[in-house]
Amino acid sequence: MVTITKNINSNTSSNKNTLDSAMLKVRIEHHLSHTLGDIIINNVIDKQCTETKKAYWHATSLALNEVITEKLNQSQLRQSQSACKSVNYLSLEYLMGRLLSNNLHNLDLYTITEKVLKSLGFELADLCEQGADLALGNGGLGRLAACFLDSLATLDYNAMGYGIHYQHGLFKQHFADGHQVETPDMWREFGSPWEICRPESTQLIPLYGHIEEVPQADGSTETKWTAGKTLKGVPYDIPIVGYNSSTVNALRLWQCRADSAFDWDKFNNGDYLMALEQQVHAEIVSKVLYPNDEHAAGQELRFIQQYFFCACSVRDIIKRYQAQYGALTPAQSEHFSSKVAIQLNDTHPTIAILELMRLLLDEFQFQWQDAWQLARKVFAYTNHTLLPEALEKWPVKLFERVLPRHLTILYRINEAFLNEEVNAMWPNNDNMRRALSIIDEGGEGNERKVRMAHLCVIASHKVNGVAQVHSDLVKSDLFPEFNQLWPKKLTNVTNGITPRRWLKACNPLLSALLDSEINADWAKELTQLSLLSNKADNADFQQQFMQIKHQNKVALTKEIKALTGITVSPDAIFDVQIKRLHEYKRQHLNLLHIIALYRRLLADPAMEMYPQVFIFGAKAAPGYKLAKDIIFAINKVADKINNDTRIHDKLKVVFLPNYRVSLAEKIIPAADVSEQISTAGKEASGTGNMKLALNGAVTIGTLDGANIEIAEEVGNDNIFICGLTVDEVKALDQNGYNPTDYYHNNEEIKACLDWLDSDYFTPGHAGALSPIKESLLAGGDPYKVLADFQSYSDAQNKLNVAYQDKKRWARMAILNTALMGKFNSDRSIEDYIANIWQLTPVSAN
Ligand code: GFP
Repeated sequence: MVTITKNINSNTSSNKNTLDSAMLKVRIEHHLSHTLGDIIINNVIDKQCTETKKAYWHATSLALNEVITEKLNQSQLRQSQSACKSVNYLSLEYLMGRLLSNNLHNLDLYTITEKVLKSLGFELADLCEQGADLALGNGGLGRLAACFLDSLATLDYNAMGYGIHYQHGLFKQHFADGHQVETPDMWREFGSPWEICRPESTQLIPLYGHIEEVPQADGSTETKWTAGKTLKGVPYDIPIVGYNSSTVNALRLWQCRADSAFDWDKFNNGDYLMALEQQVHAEIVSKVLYPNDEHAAGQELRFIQQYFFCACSVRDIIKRYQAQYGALTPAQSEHFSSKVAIQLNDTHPTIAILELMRLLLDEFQFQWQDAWQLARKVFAYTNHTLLPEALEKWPVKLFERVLPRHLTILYRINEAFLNEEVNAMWPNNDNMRRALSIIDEGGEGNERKVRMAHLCVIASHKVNGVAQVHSDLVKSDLFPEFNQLWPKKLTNVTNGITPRRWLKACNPLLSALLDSEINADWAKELTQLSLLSNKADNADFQQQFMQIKHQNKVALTKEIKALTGITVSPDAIFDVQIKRLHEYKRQHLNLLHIIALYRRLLADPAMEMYPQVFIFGAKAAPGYKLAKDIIFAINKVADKINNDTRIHDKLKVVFLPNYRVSLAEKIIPAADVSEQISTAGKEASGTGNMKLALNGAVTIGTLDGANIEIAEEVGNDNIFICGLTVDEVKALDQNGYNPTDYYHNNEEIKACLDWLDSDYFTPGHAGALSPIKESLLAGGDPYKVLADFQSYSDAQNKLNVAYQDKKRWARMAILNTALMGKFNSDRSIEDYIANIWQLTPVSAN
């Protein structure tokens, strides 16, 4: 580890904070009056009113920021002085959640701040609720990026996250008569205390226009691009605070503006709207996350978003390199790649490859080979999905219009790859050329498209999947030829989660118990939790552990009541499925089983069953109709079941609206059961499975993604495995899967699906839930819901019986917490460092 002390005041750069309570109180009050301009006359304020709480939340965040910014500056200085290599993480998504509580925990200032605020008449936990979630992401991929940034800072690595400063994050969700309704998320309507605008790092980004071949003196030609438009990228840095470390890194988010604020002449002539036209067009680029790309305009917007953030980021990376090491020349190639790693989080940032090539060729006068070699050393790519529809392809025509110069570079990369590397391995093999080409030639009414994943694999020195089974499938099924070509390129890094947010901060009761039991900083050394295994059968410990679970369930019960009006008992089993709504994740398998349980209870009200509450949280992509139909169906079935007195509250169903990081933080500590029931081979890894198990929930799941590795860690006695394996799913597909066989052969499946056709759950609207049945029968049930139903239902029965044996369940829950050490995102990061990035940590200590 490199230790730098020169020029740095060691008091402020270490991981020990010098802030005491008196100083903190002064700073909070100072920000309240001087930054926010609040006048508190004779201490007469209503401390219960939301505006007051918001003001104190804001002032506390600003006070904390003074410590954070100082650490950020010290970290950057240290990193620069040590000349260490940095990783630049490019991601279109970051699901950061709220920052106050997490930052306080990471700085070890939570307890002090809690005391100070108490003396001012506030509960810190209550104030933390005032912050908006930074929901700049959609699902697992974005949350993974956030966990990775936390770990990189915790482990003292030099890292910069790059993304888009969306004006509106992922939509807010509420339900109207059971239907999902989306509204804009205004996370920074009145600004955010966490961001620092960096005007000095603004970038100008060209796009559109035309290219021409310009003859050179030596007889050759050079491609010249004259852009038709310029966008301005203004960066906002969000500090990323390491846990118990000396490092604060930054997440740099680009906001898009027009090159000039407005057209002065048009404005003067009274043409006000037209005067602002350019600005409006530019602002649209960073307006929302995931514009609906079902129409051409939305598709172009998303493409430009990708290019915009890649272009800003690559230019910034070069600028930072030059500021530290001087000019970037071909002679510096080796040096550059020894100082800079760029990780592509999925294919969304693929254009960064082309932009780096373009800059090196057109602006830094690199020869092709030098530029290409440099790019191949710098880039690495993480694949998060095998689903063909999620592997991005952009129309060649769109490329040609928006980025004509980049397309010529792409063609040259492809040509060299096919003629040299593919041809060397498979001489004159047109089939192989077609299969591996970056261009999908289309044909029969299909347009030509650019396969972004192929470009990523060709240009990267490493490509990783995110759990062992997924990485194996990437090699065997997704990119088998690439794997043949470069056997060492494809690798695995199993995902992880930060135990700071997902246990220490979100589950204070369990954290306190762990603190008293484990004589180590378990939030850093998560494998130390395995020491709890010895206590898994200890009656006192079981009692304490389950008492905490119960208290967390009581808290969630209140939240459920407040959000939905539904009363649930904390004594029931809390069975949780929280994740993006997608057919492959199979929320509808869960629903089908709930309907079956309901039916069994109606047929036999005395049926032996421990009360169970099924809790859902999920957003459906606005354009994904079946996902929305599934939400509607769950809500309608819930209405019926929750109000049916015949079943004596043995079964309840709750769909919590507006699922997001801060809501997950409340649900996860209270979960008894974690639903991880994706079709085997479809969920790349999953990370909710890790968070829930870490908090003592027992998994019911398929042998898919990281579930397999969780089962390996906790042992088969402490997990409920069900459903087809990857190979069985493949065999079923090969032999011809026919869901109607299951419908006709399983009386319960038939009855439940037919029930959906009636108006039982939607009085007066027969058929309102039929789309679910249709997707499972006429639609061919692509995700094998019916094939897995019986196995899942049997596992649920076993689980229900197991829960009634309190000792057995407590043991299982404890062992799940104890054996999650592997899934610390710090371990994932160390794997990336060792296999892909090769960084050295730099700390003040
Ligand atoms: C994707 C995959 C998950 C995986 C995450 C992070 O999540 O299996 O755990 O990426 O690697 F599907 P989504 O963004 O699709 O939710």
